[in-house]
Amino acid sequence: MAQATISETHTRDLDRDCTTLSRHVLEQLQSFGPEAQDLSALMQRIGLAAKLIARRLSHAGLVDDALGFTGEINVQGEAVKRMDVYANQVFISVFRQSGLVCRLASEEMEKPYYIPENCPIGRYTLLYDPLDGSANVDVDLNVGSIFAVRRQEFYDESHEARDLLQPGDRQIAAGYVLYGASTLLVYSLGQGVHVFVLDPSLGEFVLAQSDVQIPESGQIYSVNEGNFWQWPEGYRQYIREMHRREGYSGRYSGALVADFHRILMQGGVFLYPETVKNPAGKLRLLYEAAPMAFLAEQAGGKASDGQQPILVRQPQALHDRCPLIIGSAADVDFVEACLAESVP
Ligand code: P6P
Repeated sequence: MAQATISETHTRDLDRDCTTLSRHVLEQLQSFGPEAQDLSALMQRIGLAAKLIARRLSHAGLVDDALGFTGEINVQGEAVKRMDVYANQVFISVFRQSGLVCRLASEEMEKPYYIPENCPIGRYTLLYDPLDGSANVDVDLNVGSIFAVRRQEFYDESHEARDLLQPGDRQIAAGYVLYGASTLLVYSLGQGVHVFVLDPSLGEFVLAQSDVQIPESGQIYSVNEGNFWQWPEGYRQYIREMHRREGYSGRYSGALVADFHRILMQGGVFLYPETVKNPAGKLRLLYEAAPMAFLAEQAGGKASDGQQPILVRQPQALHDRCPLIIGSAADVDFVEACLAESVP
């Protein structure tokens, strides 16, 4: 008896729905070996963290302890929002009893958090900003989570985590979650950038776009112009040129993940220069700029601190900050040219 088959369209849709994060990692690595399985399980758990955070954000306005501030100040000197604390704990909780991640280094914690049961065998360290742009939570605007995965180079008995103070080109995976109209998970293992969309009816992240490429140039510049007079002159020259050009638009949401995602899809450049208030820059190198730079370069774009590629910048401390210029290669080059031109 001939085997009954479903239509080509249904087969394609079924295959897409089955291309979950865990399967995609194995396809990317072309391996079913232990390391591939570990990375596959790790990405699946990041997906679980994203679903837990997305769920709480979706009814933040309806539950008592989701919006607003805790009253504490974090290691960054910033007021801590209740959702920051929740999101930070979610990542810790999903990696307990995983045997995967020994250490978690977060914007919200002065020192890395060690998961003792994982540490003798845990191959990886997760660096993350659990809720990027959290000031947007109370006004229901986009926020995100940013993550980077590094290999645990040795068993860090002194808990000093010196091995984390290495340039971003040591990352083995990086990505972000964008909590927006839909919940997206964008990641790379160093073999291109891939976009997953959370299908609420399945409760799974499903592959939506493979090998995303940032356009060579774009007509969007994303920067907080409120800092205009605090910048080095070269940035002001660049913005004046953008104001002069026809067809260029400023777009800025206050959340790096949302602003970068727009650049990834449509081209252009995001910049957070050093300012008088933040002379080293505001964004954090190890768990904001470096993961985003990894993605930008994987998508054919660039990421610079104004002097050098972000991925070669040497961190001096876990919570180091840096200037960030990231996006289409031609646009990053143009910003750097404006900076070079203005050097006295
Ligand atoms: P400003 C959010 O606090 C963040 O770390 C990034 O997500 C965002 O791009 C930037 O800071 C916004 O900073 O000074 O423009 O509010």
